[in-house]
Amino acid sequence: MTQMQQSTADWQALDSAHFLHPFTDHKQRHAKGARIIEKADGVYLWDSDGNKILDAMAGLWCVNVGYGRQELATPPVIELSQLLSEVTPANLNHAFFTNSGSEANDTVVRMARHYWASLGQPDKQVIISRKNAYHGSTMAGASLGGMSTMHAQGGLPIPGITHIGEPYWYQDGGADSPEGYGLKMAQELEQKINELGEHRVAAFIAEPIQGAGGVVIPPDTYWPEISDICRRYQILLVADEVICGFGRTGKWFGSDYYNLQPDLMPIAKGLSSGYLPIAAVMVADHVSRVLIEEGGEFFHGMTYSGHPAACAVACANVRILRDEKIIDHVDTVTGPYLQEKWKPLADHPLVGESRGLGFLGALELVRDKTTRTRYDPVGETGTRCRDACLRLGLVMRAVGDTMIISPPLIMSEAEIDEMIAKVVQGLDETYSGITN
Ligand code: PXG
Repeated sequence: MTQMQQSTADWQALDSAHFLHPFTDHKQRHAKGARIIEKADGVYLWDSDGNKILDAMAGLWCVNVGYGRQELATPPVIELSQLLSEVTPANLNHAFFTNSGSEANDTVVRMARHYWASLGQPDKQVIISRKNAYHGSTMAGASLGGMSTMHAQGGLPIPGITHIGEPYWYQDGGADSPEGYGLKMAQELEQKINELGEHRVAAFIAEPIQGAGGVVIPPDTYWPEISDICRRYQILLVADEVICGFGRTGKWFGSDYYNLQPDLMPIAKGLSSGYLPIAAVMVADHVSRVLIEEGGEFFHGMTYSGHPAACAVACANVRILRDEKIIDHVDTVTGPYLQEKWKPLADHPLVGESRGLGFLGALELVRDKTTRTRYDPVGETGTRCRDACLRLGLVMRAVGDTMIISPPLIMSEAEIDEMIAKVVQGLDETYSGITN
């Protein structure tokens, strides 16, 4: 689809169908149709109906050198909104753009609360999140996150955000089976809702797989139970796909992998493969309907929401993922290959558990495999392993004593072999450093 083939009415229809503008009363906007700016030069704008407009606002107070210093003639934000509605789960068809995952999660907090208020339930304010979650570094993002070190700086969490346990079976599951522990952790959500009162709870937010927390893959029983609880208690399910999105699990989204139907879905990172900063909140139809029909103006937005250059890069990136079938290849060929090579790392004397999924992996470094006891002080062995790997020419992260990987999705089988060989060498070096 190129811009030239689209009429103003076509663009306006796509715009209404997929793009949630900042600071906008959507109902009003849909009735009038968005103004499509086609080109700009100096102090003038031209819309797609050929009107020449003098811009006495410099965009949103920002185009200080005037227009025409670079190509601004495409409206990629609408194209990207439409593309995202195609690749994300079926009922997510509107996008609200931000510049970072943190801002996307700040948007989630305001949007979820605004949604319930628009439905006449202003007391539904509380967002339930999880310990050890990572949702960003802004005030709301870090509050949603469950990192106590982050909460300790800056007076967090902000009011109306609370945390339940995480489904980290290896670390916390003790004698429970993974299945039993997964259920138990999911049921903490139900307990928390009952404790607070359903009428006060707006949403539950979670990463399908916790990334920064140490690639915490929930037991299979966890997500079905969580989904069921969210539905039964009428609270919004927010799947933070900032890490899991765009192929990390071998499916387009972690929500596809776990068969979730999120109501809100923050995305970032893999949306542009990091080439330019861009993020978004994908919004489910029943939520966007309320925002559009009943919400009035949503007083929320950033100067660079849907920035054309970032949107153009994101469009190109999503098309690369789709057209080169990169995610399918991870799903059917390289993901299974990586996991086949990754799982046996559990046989290494230093490794208590090796877990992984798609192009994600984690190794738990322990002193005693049967009791899952870590070396003292916790974190030192992980750091040593990370440093050893870097000396060998391999970037592998340490989260405490958990080693994690999340390679580019284009990694070949030969490159996976190279990576695994280096991981083994790194583990060997770390282990001999300890025992000597
Ligand atoms: N949600 C998730 C799940 C993330 O992983 C964010 C939101 C925030 O996105 P921005 O674009 O604001 O960074 C993230 C970001 C780490 C680390 O040490 C991880 C992130 C950011 C910084 C450090 O693993 N993830």
